[in-house]
Amino acid sequence: MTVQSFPADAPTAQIVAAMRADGAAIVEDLIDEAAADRVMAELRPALDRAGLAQVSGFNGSRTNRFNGILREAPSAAPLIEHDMVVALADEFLLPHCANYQIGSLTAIEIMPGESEQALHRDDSLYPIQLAGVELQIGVMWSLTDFTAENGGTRVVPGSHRFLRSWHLPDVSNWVSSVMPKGSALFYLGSTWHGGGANNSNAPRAGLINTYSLGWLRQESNQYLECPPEIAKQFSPRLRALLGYTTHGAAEEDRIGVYRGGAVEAWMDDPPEPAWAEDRGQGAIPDHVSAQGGR
Ligand SMILES: O=C(O)CCC(=O)C(=O)O
Repeated sequence: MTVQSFPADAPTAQIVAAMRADGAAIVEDLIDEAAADRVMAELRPALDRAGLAQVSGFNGSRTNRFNGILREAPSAAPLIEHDMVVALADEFLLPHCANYQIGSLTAIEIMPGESEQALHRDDSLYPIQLAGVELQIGVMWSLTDFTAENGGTRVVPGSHRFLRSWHLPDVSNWVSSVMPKGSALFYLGSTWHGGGANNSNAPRAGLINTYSLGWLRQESNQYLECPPEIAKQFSPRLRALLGYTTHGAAEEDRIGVYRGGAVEAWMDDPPEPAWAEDRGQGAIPDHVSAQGGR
Protein backbone atom coordinates (compact mmCIF):
# COMPACT_ATOMS: atom_id res chain seq x y z
CA MET A 1 0.00 0.00 0.00
CA THR A 2 1.15 3.56 -0.69
CA VAL A 3 -0.41 6.98 -0.30
CA GLN A 4 -2.14 7.57 -3.64
CA SER A 5 -0.41 10.25 -5.74
CA PHE A 6 -2.00 12.57 -8.27
CA PRO A 7 -0.65 15.08 -10.77
CA ALA A 8 -1.25 18.75 -10.03
CA ASP A 9 -3.98 19.00 -12.67
CA ALA A 10 -6.01 16.05 -11.33
CA PRO A 11 -9.66 16.87 -10.67
CA THR A 12 -10.24 17.80 -7.04
CA ALA A 13 -12.94 15.11 -6.85
CA GLN A 14 -10.31 12.40 -7.36
CA ILE A 15 -8.18 13.72 -4.52
CA VAL A 16 -11.23 14.02 -2.27
CA ALA A 17 -12.19 10.42 -3.07
CA ALA A 18 -8.69 9.19 -2.20
CA MET A 19 -8.73 11.14 1.06
CA ARG A 20 -12.12 9.74 1.96
CA ALA A 21 -10.92 6.20 1.19
CA ASP A 22 -7.42 6.32 2.69
CA GLY A 23 -7.34 9.42 4.91
CA ALA A 24 -4.55 10.98 2.83
CA ALA A 25 -3.43 11.76 -0.73
CA ILE A 26 -0.40 13.31 -2.41
CA VAL A 27 -0.52 15.91 -5.15
CA GLU A 28 2.83 16.04 -6.89
CA ASP A 29 4.57 19.19 -8.13
CA LEU A 30 1.85 21.54 -6.95
CA ILE A 31 4.40 24.37 -6.87
CA ASP A 32 7.63 24.56 -8.82
CA GLU A 33 10.97 23.78 -7.22
CA ALA A 34 12.05 27.42 -7.31
CA ALA A 35 9.04 28.40 -5.19
CA ALA A 36 9.87 25.69 -2.65
CA ASP A 37 13.52 26.80 -2.58
CA ARG A 38 12.47 30.41 -1.99
CA VAL A 39 10.39 29.46 1.06
CA MET A 40 13.23 27.34 2.40
CA ALA A 41 15.78 30.13 1.87
CA GLU A 42 13.57 32.58 3.75
CA LEU A 43 13.11 30.09 6.61
CA ARG A 44 16.81 29.19 6.79
CA PRO A 45 17.93 31.91 9.26
CA ALA A 46 15.04 31.14 11.64
CA LEU A 47 15.64 27.40 11.46
CA ASP A 48 19.33 27.95 12.19
CA ARG A 49 18.62 30.41 14.97
CA ALA A 50 15.64 28.83 16.73
CA GLY A 51 15.08 25.44 15.14
CA LEU A 52 16.09 23.38 18.14
CA ALA A 53 14.07 25.43 20.65
CA GLN A 54 11.25 22.92 20.41
CA VAL A 55 13.28 19.77 21.00
CA SER A 56 11.17 17.22 22.91
CA GLY A 57 10.39 13.54 23.02
CA PHE A 58 7.60 14.09 20.51
CA ASN A 59 9.30 16.67 18.29
CA GLY A 60 12.63 14.85 18.18
CA SER A 61 16.14 15.86 19.16
CA ARG A 62 17.53 16.40 15.66
CA THR A 63 14.58 18.19 14.14
CA ASN A 64 14.44 21.92 13.52
CA ARG A 65 11.02 23.47 13.96
CA PHE A 66 9.78 26.98 13.50
CA ASN A 67 6.31 28.48 13.65
CA GLY A 68 6.47 32.19 12.85
CA ILE A 69 6.25 31.28 9.17
CA LEU A 70 4.71 34.41 7.69
CA ARG A 71 6.98 36.67 9.73
CA GLU A 72 10.05 35.12 8.13
CA ALA A 73 8.83 33.66 4.87
CA PRO A 74 6.27 35.78 3.01
CA SER A 75 6.86 33.45 0.03
CA ALA A 76 4.94 30.80 1.96
CA ALA A 77 1.71 32.80 1.59
CA PRO A 78 0.72 31.28 -1.79
CA LEU A 79 1.15 27.79 -0.33
CA ILE A 80 -0.94 28.52 2.74
CA GLU A 81 -3.82 29.96 0.71
CA HIS A 82 -3.32 27.73 -2.35
CA ASP A 83 -6.49 27.09 -4.38
CA MET A 84 -6.10 23.31 -4.00
CA VAL A 85 -5.80 23.65 -0.22
CA VAL A 86 -8.91 25.82 -0.13
CA ALA A 87 -10.83 23.43 -2.40
CA LEU A 88 -10.04 20.46 -0.17
CA ALA A 89 -10.63 22.34 3.07
CA ASP A 90 -13.97 23.52 1.64
CA GLU A 91 -14.89 19.92 0.97
CA PHE A 92 -14.01 18.50 4.38
CA LEU A 93 -14.53 21.43 6.74
CA LEU A 94 -17.11 23.79 5.28
CA PRO A 95 -20.03 21.38 5.90
CA HIS A 96 -19.33 21.80 9.61
CA CYS A 97 -18.53 25.49 10.01
CA ALA A 98 -19.22 28.89 8.47
CA ASN A 99 -15.55 29.27 7.69
CA TYR A 100 -12.38 27.55 8.75
CA GLN A 101 -9.04 28.87 9.89
CA ILE A 102 -5.38 28.06 10.12
CA GLY A 103 -4.68 25.84 13.13
CA SER A 104 -0.90 25.94 12.88
CA LEU A 105 1.92 26.68 10.43
CA THR A 106 5.12 24.76 11.14
CA ALA A 107 8.38 24.33 9.28
CA ILE A 108 9.91 20.95 10.10
CA GLU A 109 13.44 20.04 9.08
CA ILE A 110 14.37 16.50 10.04
CA MET A 111 18.13 16.23 10.18
CA PRO A 112 20.18 13.12 9.37
CA GLY A 113 20.22 10.70 12.29
CA GLU A 114 16.79 11.66 13.62
CA SER A 115 14.60 8.73 14.63
CA GLU A 116 10.92 8.16 13.92
CA GLN A 117 8.36 10.46 15.46
CA ALA A 118 5.51 8.71 17.28
CA LEU A 119 2.50 8.15 15.06
CA HIS A 120 -0.42 10.32 16.15
CA ARG A 121 -3.58 12.03 14.95
CA ASP A 122 -3.70 15.82 14.91
CA ASP A 123 -7.31 16.13 16.04
CA SER A 124 -6.54 14.66 19.48
CA LEU A 125 -5.99 18.30 20.48
CA TYR A 126 -9.73 18.54 20.81
CA PRO A 127 -11.59 16.45 23.42
CA ILE A 128 -14.42 15.50 21.11
CA GLN A 129 -15.12 13.09 18.31
CA LEU A 130 -18.24 13.56 16.24
CA ALA A 131 -19.14 10.83 13.75
CA GLY A 132 -18.68 12.10 10.22
CA VAL A 133 -17.17 15.42 11.29
CA GLU A 134 -13.52 16.14 10.52
CA LEU A 135 -12.24 18.81 12.91
CA GLN A 136 -9.22 19.66 10.80
CA ILE A 137 -7.11 18.77 7.80
CA GLY A 138 -3.35 18.95 7.37
CA VAL A 139 -1.14 19.78 4.41
CA MET A 140 2.54 18.87 4.36
CA TRP A 141 4.43 20.73 1.61
CA SER A 142 7.70 19.12 0.64
CA LEU A 143 10.48 21.73 0.55
CA THR A 144 12.99 18.99 -0.30
CA ASP A 145 12.30 15.66 -1.93
CA PHE A 146 10.56 13.28 0.51
CA THR A 147 11.78 9.69 0.42
CA ALA A 148 11.41 6.61 2.57
CA GLU A 149 15.05 6.97 3.53
CA ASN A 150 15.05 10.65 4.54
CA GLY A 151 11.91 10.60 6.70
CA GLY A 152 9.04 11.29 4.30
CA THR A 153 5.94 11.62 6.51
CA ARG A 154 4.66 8.24 7.67
CA VAL A 155 0.94 7.70 7.11
CA VAL A 156 -1.31 4.83 8.17
CA PRO A 157 -3.73 4.46 5.24
CA GLY A 158 -7.31 3.92 6.38
CA SER A 159 -6.53 4.92 9.98
CA HIS A 160 -9.06 7.81 9.85
CA ARG A 161 -11.63 5.09 10.39
CA PHE A 162 -10.07 3.92 13.65
CA LEU A 163 -12.24 4.73 16.62
CA ARG A 164 -10.54 7.23 18.90
CA SER A 165 -9.88 5.66 22.26
CA TRP A 166 -7.32 5.47 24.99
CA HIS A 167 -5.99 2.26 23.48
CA LEU A 168 -3.41 2.59 20.75
CA PRO A 169 -4.80 0.99 17.60
CA ASP A 170 -2.63 -1.14 15.36
CA VAL A 171 -0.70 1.46 13.41
CA SER A 172 2.00 -0.89 12.18
CA ASN A 173 0.85 -0.65 8.55
CA TRP A 174 2.36 2.76 7.95
CA VAL A 175 3.81 3.83 4.62
CA SER A 176 6.22 6.65 3.80
CA SER A 177 5.05 9.65 1.80
CA VAL A 178 7.33 9.74 -1.20
CA MET A 179 7.06 12.92 -3.22
CA PRO A 180 9.27 15.35 -5.09
CA LYS A 181 10.05 18.82 -3.76
CA GLY A 182 7.08 21.15 -4.30
CA SER A 183 4.40 18.51 -3.67
CA ALA A 184 1.72 18.37 -0.99
CA LEU A 185 0.55 15.55 1.24
CA PHE A 186 -3.07 16.19 2.24
CA TYR A 187 -4.37 14.27 5.25
CA LEU A 188 -7.34 14.33 7.58
CA GLY A 189 -7.05 15.37 11.23
CA SER A 190 -8.14 11.86 12.16
CA THR A 191 -5.44 10.11 10.11
CA TRP A 192 -2.54 8.58 12.03
CA HIS A 193 0.79 9.90 10.78
CA GLY A 194 4.21 11.08 11.99
CA GLY A 195 7.64 12.09 10.83
CA GLY A 196 9.96 9.37 9.58
CA ALA A 197 13.51 8.55 10.64
CA ASN A 198 16.09 10.33 8.53
CA ASN A 199 18.59 7.66 7.50
CA SER A 200 20.00 9.73 4.65
CA ASN A 201 22.82 12.23 4.79
CA ALA A 202 20.75 15.31 3.94
CA PRO A 203 17.94 17.15 5.73
CA ARG A 204 14.28 16.55 4.89
CA ALA A 205 12.33 19.79 5.09
CA GLY A 206 8.64 20.50 4.91
CA LEU A 207 6.01 23.06 5.82
CA ILE A 208 3.06 21.50 7.59
CA ASN A 209 -0.09 23.59 7.82
CA THR A 210 -3.35 22.67 9.48
CA TYR A 211 -6.83 24.09 8.95
CA SER A 212 -9.52 23.66 11.58
CA LEU A 213 -13.21 24.35 11.97
CA GLY A 214 -13.74 28.06 12.57
CA TRP A 215 -15.43 27.58 15.93
CA LEU A 216 -12.48 25.75 17.45
CA ARG A 217 -9.55 27.41 19.19
CA GLN A 218 -6.54 27.59 16.87
CA GLU A 219 -3.71 25.26 17.86
CA SER A 220 -1.11 28.03 17.49
CA ASN A 221 -2.04 31.60 18.32
CA GLN A 222 -1.93 33.23 14.91
CA TYR A 223 -2.50 36.75 16.26
CA LEU A 224 0.83 36.46 18.05
CA GLU A 225 2.63 34.47 15.37
CA CYS A 226 1.45 36.85 12.67
CA PRO A 227 0.38 40.11 14.31
CA PRO A 228 -1.65 42.75 12.45
CA GLU A 229 1.34 44.80 11.29
CA ILE A 230 2.61 41.72 9.43
CA ALA A 231 -0.76 40.28 8.45
CA LYS A 232 -1.78 43.48 6.69
CA GLN A 233 0.56 42.75 3.76
CA PHE A 234 -1.32 39.57 2.88
CA SER A 235 -4.49 38.99 0.88
CA PRO A 236 -7.98 39.22 2.44
CA ARG A 237 -8.27 35.45 2.05
CA LEU A 238 -5.06 34.75 3.93
CA ARG A 239 -5.87 37.27 6.65
CA ALA A 240 -9.23 35.61 7.16
CA LEU A 241 -7.55 32.21 7.32
CA LEU A 242 -5.21 33.59 9.97
CA GLY A 243 -8.29 34.44 12.01
CA TYR A 244 -8.69 38.12 11.22
CA THR A 245 -12.39 37.71 10.56
CA THR A 246 -15.48 36.49 12.33
CA HIS A 247 -17.18 33.13 12.23
CA GLY A 248 -20.87 33.21 11.38
CA ALA A 249 -23.14 35.44 9.36
CA ALA A 250 -25.85 36.89 11.58
CA GLU A 251 -24.75 39.50 14.08
CA GLU A 252 -25.93 37.47 17.06
CA ASP A 253 -24.27 34.26 15.80
CA ARG A 254 -20.82 35.68 15.27
CA ILE A 255 -17.76 34.73 17.24
CA GLY A 256 -14.30 36.22 16.98
CA VAL A 257 -15.84 39.67 16.89
CA TYR A 258 -13.47 42.63 17.27
CA ARG A 259 -15.05 45.60 19.01
CA GLY A 260 -11.90 47.48 19.84
CA GLY A 261 -12.06 50.10 17.09
CA ALA A 262 -11.65 50.43 13.37
CA VAL A 263 -9.78 47.53 11.85
CA GLU A 264 -9.02 49.90 9.02
CA ALA A 265 -6.61 51.65 11.33
CA TRP A 266 -4.05 49.02 10.46
CA MET A 267 -5.63 47.25 7.47
CA ASP A 268 -6.58 49.18 4.36
CA ASP A 269 -8.61 46.29 3.10
CA PRO A 270 -10.18 44.28 5.94
CA PRO A 271 -10.91 40.62 5.18
CA GLU A 272 -14.62 41.06 5.44
CA PRO A 273 -16.61 41.16 3.32
CA ALA A 274 -14.18 39.97 0.63
CA TRP A 275 -13.59 36.49 1.99
CA ALA A 276 -17.01 36.23 3.58
CA GLU A 277 -18.76 36.87 0.28
CA ASP A 278 -16.42 34.47 -1.40
CA ARG A 279 -17.59 31.79 1.02
CA GLY A 280 -21.28 32.60 0.67
CA GLN A 281 -21.15 34.10 4.15
CA GLY A 282 -21.47 37.71 3.13
CA ALA A 283 -25.13 38.22 3.81
CA ILE A 284 -27.34 37.17 6.64
CA PRO A 285 -29.09 34.09 5.26
CA ASP A 286 -32.76 34.63 4.40
CA HIS A 287 -33.96 32.06 6.89
CA VAL A 288 -32.16 33.88 9.68
CA SER A 289 -33.23 37.40 8.74
CA ALA A 290 -36.81 36.21 8.13
CA GLN A 291 -36.96 34.98 11.71
CA GLY A 292 -35.42 38.19 12.98
CA GLY A 293 -32.38 36.32 14.22
CA ARG A 294 -31.71 32.98 15.76
O1 LIG B 1 7.50 15.92 9.92
C1 LIG B 1 6.59 15.18 9.57
O2 LIG B 1 6.66 14.50 8.56
C2 LIG B 1 5.32 15.09 10.37
C3 LIG B 1 5.35 15.92 11.63
C4 LIG B 1 4.09 15.83 12.42
O3 LIG B 1 3.16 15.15 12.09
C5 LIG B 1 3.99 16.58 13.67
O4 LIG B 1 4.99 17.09 14.16
O5 LIG B 1 2.86 16.67 14.22
